[in-house]
Amino acid sequence: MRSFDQLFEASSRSLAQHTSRRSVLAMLGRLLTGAALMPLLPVQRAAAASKSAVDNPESCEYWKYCAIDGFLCSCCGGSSHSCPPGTAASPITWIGTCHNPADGRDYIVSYNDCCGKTSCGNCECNRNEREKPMYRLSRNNDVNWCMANANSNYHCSVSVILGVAEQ
Ligand code: ABN
Repeated sequence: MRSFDQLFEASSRSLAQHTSRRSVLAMLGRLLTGAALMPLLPVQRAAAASKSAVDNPESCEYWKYCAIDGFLCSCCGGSSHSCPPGTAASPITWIGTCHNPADGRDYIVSYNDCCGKTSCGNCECNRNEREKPMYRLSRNNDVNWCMANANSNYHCSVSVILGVAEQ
């Protein structure tokens, strides 16, 4: 019976006779590149997905909505900062401060309600970053700010940038 060494030598010689050095190196390169890239692919896709939500005014994750509570006007015929036709912005609002990941700055944001039509019902979004309890009414978002409008029906909410927050 042949020893293990002899068997190994024979199979190595046979492999060497049938395979060029270049093709072995190419195969190793492909294996290493594939193995290195494989784990990155799902992570890249997840990162792209979360980035688009932060940049999308129709998503509750949009950066400016960090303290909003209501239906997003961008899903109700308006935009992130303008009321839909046929509604009027509330003159009294609540104020939040949101971090914009695109430029790394904090912005003071006014959350106005749009009034004069019944509830829009689309894209409900309730985020409460830095919100204060009811006894700080101007810092609380769970209020119908249409209360001072001629038509106090609440339709949806917008977020309007007032300025950059100073450190
Ligand atoms: N500011 C949005 C809202 C409207 C009505 C009731 C609660 C909250």
